[in-house]
Amino acid sequence: MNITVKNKKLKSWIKEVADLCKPDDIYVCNGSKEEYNLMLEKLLESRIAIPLKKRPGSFLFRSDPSDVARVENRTYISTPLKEEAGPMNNWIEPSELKKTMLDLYKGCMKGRTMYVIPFSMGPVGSPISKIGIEVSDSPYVVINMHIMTRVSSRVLELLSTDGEFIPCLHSVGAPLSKGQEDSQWPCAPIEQKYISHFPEENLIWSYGSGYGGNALLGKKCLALRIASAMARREGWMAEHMLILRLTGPEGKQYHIAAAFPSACGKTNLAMMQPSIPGWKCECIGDDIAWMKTGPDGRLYAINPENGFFGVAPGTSYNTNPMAMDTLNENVLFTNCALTDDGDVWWEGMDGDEPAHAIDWKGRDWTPESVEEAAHPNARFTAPASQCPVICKDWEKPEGVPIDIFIFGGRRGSVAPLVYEAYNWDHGVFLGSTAASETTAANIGALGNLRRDPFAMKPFCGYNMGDYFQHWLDMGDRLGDKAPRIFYVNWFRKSGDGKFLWPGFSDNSRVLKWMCERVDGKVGARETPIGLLPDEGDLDLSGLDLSTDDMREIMIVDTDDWKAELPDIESHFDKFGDRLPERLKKQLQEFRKRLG
Ligand code: OXD
Ligand code: MN
Repeated sequence: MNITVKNKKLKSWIKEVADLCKPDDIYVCNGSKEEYNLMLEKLLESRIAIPLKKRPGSFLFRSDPSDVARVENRTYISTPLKEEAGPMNNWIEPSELKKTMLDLYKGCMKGRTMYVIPFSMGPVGSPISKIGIEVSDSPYVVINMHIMTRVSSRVLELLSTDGEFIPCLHSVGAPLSKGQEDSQWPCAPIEQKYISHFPEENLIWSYGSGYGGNALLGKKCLALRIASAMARREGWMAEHMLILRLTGPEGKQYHIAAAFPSACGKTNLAMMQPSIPGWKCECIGDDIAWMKTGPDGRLYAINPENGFFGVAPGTSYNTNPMAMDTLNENVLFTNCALTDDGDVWWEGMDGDEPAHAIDWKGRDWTPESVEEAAHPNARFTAPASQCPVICKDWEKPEGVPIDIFIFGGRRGSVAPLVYEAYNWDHGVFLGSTAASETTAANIGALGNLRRDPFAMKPFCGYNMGDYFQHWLDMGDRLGDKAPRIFYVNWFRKSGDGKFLWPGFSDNSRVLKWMCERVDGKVGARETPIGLLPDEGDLDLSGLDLSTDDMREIMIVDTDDWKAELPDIESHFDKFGDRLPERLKKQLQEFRKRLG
């Protein structure tokens, strides 16, 4: 081991893991640039990292074709009682799960180095930050954690001899025998993959995958699943939300937090540049918000992350110019295509398709190829500080006061562009029944409609029925200081399958309406699903959109919504007596409004 660790709990945990996993050596990370470069050198030597001539300090990685996204069906919330995990999580009893995983962990790091990664979610030393220690046998994980979290020797100093941390154990699950050559992307077969959480112990065990949320344990595992369980116990909120600051023409600031499922445009909205004159948008975070009530009784949000792990395909100067400008240097790309002149490429990028490229599986690709050049869940890992519109207050330890919550999803039909909740309980009803078509961010079928409450279905570390109650409790606590709640759907399609709403920078028009609602400047019309903009109140100036299309985007078809009721009922039924009475009442009222 390269340094002496002072924290007693950490010291004994490192020993315990090393005795179990049998790595060849142990390296404790300090988060320095030298360390990052050293890891990259190793990855370059073994030809795992591909340098990109066109982007300084940037590298391409190709994963195993079986390890390309989060594995929700192998993700567990392991509480002593199944009811504590609830109907939306996979559950195995802790001692049984630990026994299975201990068998897998036995000797799993042979032939590899065990990295000990001390990291902070949130600024190092801030009272709202949480410290995690990830132990991993993947140098790719180390460099990604350097970007996505704050890895630093200061974290170990802060821990001192007795400080608390969240242990996050990770192995790719591919030990090497003597002389055995490593594979390009070591990982275990799907039936051996386990992404496990023990919320009562604040403990994370991940085995068998090297990809994204399965392996970078600060993100989904700590900052959402474990943090959501802690937040409920401690009276705060850990949410799958972007955070942005919108500034109006008079200089008034509005802070918005929005929950959309994975790969539904959170990064695009977080960095959006308004198409309407006089409005400015700055990014605070693109995926996770931790929120606490402040001394003035309002809700304050921080982004616990340090970087963006964004979906590359579809990102372009047209859809997200600020993301494109974030990606010029010091970026790690995974599963993108490689062009002949040493750049990355993906479907949906600006300009012409390359005449030839190497696809994400390392094969020759031309526009005639049947398969995509980049995997649909190809990603970029980029420092948040490189974003040209990162808000100057993005690391403020006290966070920013939230004015507006947005829920939403990807739906080709039924849900209109925007509506507002009648009140907090109705807003919680909208969040709890949110539905979206599934995307490539999870291994599984694409395009199926599923209920994804608060975009937290894959990320809630306890019974979702109790989570709904926690939202209601937070509303009670916030009272008239609670943010206003809206629901959006950017993805409604016309009969011939075309998106009706231009989206991206034009989404600012919808956000402007929300701000005007908050300020009491515009009215709204009552419909069974909520409050919709009055005709003329949505700023459509300069937008080339036909009146017919606009009408279609805003249609609330009572029959369509009546047809949703059985699905909402069976969704709610899953929670049994954990479903809050106040949501049952919301459903009754909704049914009544539909007539
Ligand atoms: C993500 C996800 O990577 O939600 O953020 O899958
Ligand atoms: Mn996400």
